Amino acid sequence: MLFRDTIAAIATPPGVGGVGLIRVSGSAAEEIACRLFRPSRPATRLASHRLIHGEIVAPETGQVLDEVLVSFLKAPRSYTGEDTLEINCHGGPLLLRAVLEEVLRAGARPADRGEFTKRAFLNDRLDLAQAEAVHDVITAQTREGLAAAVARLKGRLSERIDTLRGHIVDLLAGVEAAIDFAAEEGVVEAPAEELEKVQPLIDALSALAASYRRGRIAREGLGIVIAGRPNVGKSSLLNRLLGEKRAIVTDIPGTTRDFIEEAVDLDGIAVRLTDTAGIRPPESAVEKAGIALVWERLERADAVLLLLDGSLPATAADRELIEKIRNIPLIPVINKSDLVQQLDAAALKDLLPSDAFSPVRISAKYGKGIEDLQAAIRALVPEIPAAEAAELTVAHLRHKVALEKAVEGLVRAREGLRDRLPPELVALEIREALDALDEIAGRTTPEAVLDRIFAQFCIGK
Ligand SMILES: Nc1nc2c(ncn2[C@@H]2O[C@H](COP(=O)(O)OP(=O)(O)O)[C@@H](O)[C@H]2O)c(=O)[nH]1
Ligand SMILES: [Mg+2]
Repeated sequence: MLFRDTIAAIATPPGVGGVGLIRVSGSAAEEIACRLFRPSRPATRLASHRLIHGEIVAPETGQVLDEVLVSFLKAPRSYTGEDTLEINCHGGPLLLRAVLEEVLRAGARPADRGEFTKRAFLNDRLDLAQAEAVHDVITAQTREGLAAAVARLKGRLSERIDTLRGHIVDLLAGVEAAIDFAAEEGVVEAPAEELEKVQPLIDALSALAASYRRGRIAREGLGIVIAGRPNVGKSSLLNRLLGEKRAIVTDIPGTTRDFIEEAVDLDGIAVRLTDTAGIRPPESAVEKAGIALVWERLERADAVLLLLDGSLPATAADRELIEKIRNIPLIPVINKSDLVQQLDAAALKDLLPSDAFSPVRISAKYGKGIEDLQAAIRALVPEIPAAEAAELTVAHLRHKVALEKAVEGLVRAREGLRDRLPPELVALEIREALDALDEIAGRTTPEAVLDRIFAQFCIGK
């Protein structure tokens, strides 16, 4: 599919830099180059896949805008699969805008977010999972997340899914052969050997879907909220984990009004820590708004550090908070271990959900027990089963949902084969599994979903 219009954008980030790149893609790219670019050696042709030195000249005024290096990539050997012009300018925002304006005047239109990558996808240069990986590579937060994203970009996940897809197609062919056979011979059931092929497929797809939690955490980090009533030491703990005085610590309850979010790297895991306002009956509108934010943050958290003051008995506010966060993975943290302890640990155990971690005792103020707490946080991250699995994780909810849908289809197909249902019905279920799987590569993905995916990209990518 080739688009008629030509798009252009500044591909480097805003601000001052050593170089700035303007990217142009579409059928007018070559003509735009001929109009604006003056090579330093006049006889030079705009040869494809060469770096050529020269100047960008505004055609109307003859003014030289910049000394540049351009490359022209003839379709289809380019990122988008279209004729592509790349202009390497000096990295000044004003200059880049001036050059971009000339490019637009010469026949391009401004690119939308992610439109270069979208064209690459629509022109079959990469599949949708790879296109998403482009964004993951750019926004990776940890080395593990980056390695997994690069592997996805290189097609590791797509290959795996393609292999599984091939097996499902075989299965479907076997069942469909039975349909033809049934029509001729009057037999109404699918062959038994197909049944044996289903379970390994269900297992493989389920394992891939199960890698989502790990993959997502590698991609966007572990979201952890520090919650507790006022003055238990939440802000002190945030500062301690960050190793800097980020949040204000005072002995006045209700000091933290807004929430504070900061990222720390815990052995290669990006942890997004959120310090929140203390939970208690609010004494002002500001405090009330702050507490409302806590509930919002808690809903999106991977886990909560429930902070308790070891030097005082548990209160109604502690109990209320525990009650409200029962469904979130919870690490109870008993702070102020340097003081005389009055918190009844046995009574606390009864209050906590049965699957809560055992309490970690710390002193945020004096830095005691912090390693134990860090170990407890690390334990939240699911293990990678095999060495190569890190490269084969699913990191997008969309992929996980599609895999689960495919599994459901195959489970129904398995039941159908087992119950000796007519092969037509079994084939229908297998086809549904196939369709679900095809959403990952983008074969059957609706336009609205594509738009949503590419809208997350930056302009120029
Ligand atoms: N003795 C002792 N005091 C602490 C400890 N952690 C925090 N505090 C004190 O408790 C008060 C409240 O701390 P802060 O971090 O602001 O609590 P927050 O309201 O939960 O954010 C401050 O006076 C801190 O110095 C601790 O481990 N031991
Ligand atoms: Mg605070």
